[in-house]
Amino acid sequence: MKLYQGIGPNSYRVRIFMAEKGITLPMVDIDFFKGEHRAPDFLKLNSLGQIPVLALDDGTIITESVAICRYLEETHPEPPLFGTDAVSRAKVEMWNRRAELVIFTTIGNVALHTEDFFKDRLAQFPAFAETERKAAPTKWAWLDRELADGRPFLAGEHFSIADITAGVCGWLGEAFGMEIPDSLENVKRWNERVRSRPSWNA
Ligand SMILES: N[C@@H](CCC(=O)N[C@@H](CS)C(=O)NCC(=O)O)C(=O)O
Repeated sequence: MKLYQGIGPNSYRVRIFMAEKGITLPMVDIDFFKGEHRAPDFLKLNSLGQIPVLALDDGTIITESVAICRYLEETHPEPPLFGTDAVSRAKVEMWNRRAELVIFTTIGNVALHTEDFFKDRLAQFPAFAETERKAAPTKWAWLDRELADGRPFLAGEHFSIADITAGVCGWLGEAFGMEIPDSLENVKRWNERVRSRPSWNA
């Protein structure tokens, strides 16, 4: 089994997930700056030209960070990061989706619509990027109100993939000048909790 990965929040999500579970895998570094994600051999693995990609020993290819994490959850169940029963699994799914759709998308749009790197991938609208940049603090403010009930992690009492997804959004936001506002104490506390885990350095 091999993980094709490199720079970026999605590879980072999978590496944090693996570190939480103590999984080590052979890794193949894909260098965007050398265009390795567009090389014909890589496009055979992922026709979208994106990382991460998990290649199983039998030739099965799994793309999409969350799908890769789900596979690793099945093969390495401890500690559980996708919930343990009907309610907790639904909550983790709910919060992972919310983190992706509400926060990741907003911050990601700033990168997609401003970085030269993406100019061949989509039509860029810098004005849209600016509206998303202004929206980012409002998305964190929404999360802050949600966390005001004092729960330690997004889906409740236990750390989960939802915290990994939202955690990398904080990291990505910083890289693009969109820090979590200091006034959002609940989110700040949660963010510190996530970053103080050994897996954060993965
Ligand atoms: N939905 C995919 C997104 C993968 C993705 O966008 N990966 C980025 C790096 S974080 C990438 O490979 N970008 C290169 C490109 O889009 O050209 C996932 O969750 O894995």
